[in-house]
Amino acid sequence: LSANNESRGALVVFEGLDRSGKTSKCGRLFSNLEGLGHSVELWRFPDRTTSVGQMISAYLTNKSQLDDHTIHLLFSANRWRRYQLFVCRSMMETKLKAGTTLIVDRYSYSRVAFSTAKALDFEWCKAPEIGLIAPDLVVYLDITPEKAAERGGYGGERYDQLEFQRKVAQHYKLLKDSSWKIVDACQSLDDVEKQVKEIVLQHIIACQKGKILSSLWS
Ligand code: NYM
Repeated sequence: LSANNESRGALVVFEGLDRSGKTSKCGRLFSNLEGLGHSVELWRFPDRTTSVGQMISAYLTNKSQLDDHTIHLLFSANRWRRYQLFVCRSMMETKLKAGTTLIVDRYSYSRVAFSTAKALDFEWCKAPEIGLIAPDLVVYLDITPEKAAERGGYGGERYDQLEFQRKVAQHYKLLKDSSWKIVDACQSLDDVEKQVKEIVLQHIIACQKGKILSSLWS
């Protein structure tokens, strides 16, 4: 994707089960980085503001029924829409190259983990995501499905069920590689925040030094 090694922002992705605390940790990290003077944006998938996002939201809240393949492709389209936003120009790439670090709450891994948990084919699930930018860092907030369920407040959405989350956890295990940073989500909030901040800052520095951008699953 990037031929030269110019300074740029980092693409930092957070993954984990529902109720693993991703959204609050992303928010804290965003404030921390902004406080340190970094150019940073917080993105979240699914992006429920677009028309495709609204179809996803209706599905997740059981207001519509879609077959597993269709919803898989809608989640992927939702990422491509945000990635591309300006015709022929990658919004994500433009931001990163302008030096902005993107903190992304869920990315392609969520979709593959959730769809393969429904027994869809692994390679088929990965295919629509090919060509999106590969993250510089994936932070996995690690919590057992049982502990996550104890946190309460499952949002009442389609996937908020212990049995299904157990399957998702198994499928995340198959997706993880050695580059993922696994953070124990059951530590105190302050400890999680501190650990995440340290890991992310290391990656921001590497990207400022000109780490090359690559494509997902290339
Ligand atoms: N989800 C999220 C997927 O199944 N595939 C995806 O690609 C993404 C981004 O949406 N249960 C699922 C995981 C969640 C649900 O996400 C809503 P959140 O982070 O709770 O808004």
